[in-house]
Amino acid sequence: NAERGQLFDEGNYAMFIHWGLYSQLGNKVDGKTYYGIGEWIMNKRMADIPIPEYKRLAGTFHPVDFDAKQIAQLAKDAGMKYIVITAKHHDGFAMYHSKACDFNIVDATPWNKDPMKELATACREAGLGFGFYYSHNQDWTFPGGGNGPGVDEQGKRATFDDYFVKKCLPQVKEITTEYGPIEIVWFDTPGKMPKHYVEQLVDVVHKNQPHAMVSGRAGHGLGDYQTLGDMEVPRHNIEGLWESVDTTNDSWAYAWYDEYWKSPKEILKRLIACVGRGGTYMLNIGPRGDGAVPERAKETLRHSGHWIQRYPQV
Ligand code: FUL
Repeated sequence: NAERGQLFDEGNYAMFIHWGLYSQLGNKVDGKTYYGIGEWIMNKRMADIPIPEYKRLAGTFHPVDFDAKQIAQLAKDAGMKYIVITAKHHDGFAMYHSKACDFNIVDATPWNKDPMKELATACREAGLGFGFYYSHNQDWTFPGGGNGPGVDEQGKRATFDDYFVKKCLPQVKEITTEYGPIEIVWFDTPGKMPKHYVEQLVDVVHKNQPHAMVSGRAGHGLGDYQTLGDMEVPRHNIEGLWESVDTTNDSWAYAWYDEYWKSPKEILKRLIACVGRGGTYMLNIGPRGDGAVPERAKETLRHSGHWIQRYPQV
């Protein structure tokens, strides 16, 4: 589908955003810091937070400094062409208003707003594309989800099919119908998810969003393009449509200690290494729990953006 691939011809530089309940912790739990990618904080490899305790974080999630227009402007200033943000990461918390599951930012937090509506609108107004990250296989809090609880609240066994039918499929329908035209659905970590599930999800995206691309990490070779490994910038040419995903510092989600910012020059080198080989470079920022984007991330994006704006056809 030529139309579907157009995005990667027109804009090979994009903003990736990891933002969720985990951003509130910033890698610190009960005074102890855990080092690693922030969005994995509840996992047993990190702080191993029990599900009820993790869910309680929603009660204090109140991102008053979230400013969709400012984020869209930042992407514009950086020379980026579209934004892809976490609708739901492995923790299972929906950062948009979901009817399928009330563990979401509107129904479970005191903030009570849908930031994705605001960001979708801000992107459209700024002439930017918009898309969602969605963790389709892993769901650590919903019964039956990948690497999640194998039983429901009553202790009854739950299967992956339960999770898929009750949550995953309905949510993918929601994100592909309620936010206007979107450019990408970025599925991630398919694991051993059986093919027929992935097929259903890809069909839903293609049907509801005729222009949208599905990431290679959907699994079973069913994506519309290849996604390289995390933070992998290629040293050789790659055939077909492909994308590299990278971070401005080390973690995807906000981590309080992570000051390992790439310089604007480093970012430009990595961007050019991708774009020069015909690929797309999607660079991540991790807003804090209050919604604000760390100053240094903004500075680096703007500085590298100055160079790009001087050579707008790069
Ligand atoms: C990974 C995920 O497990 C990380 O948390 C992050 O979202 C990255 C982009 O993909 O595989």
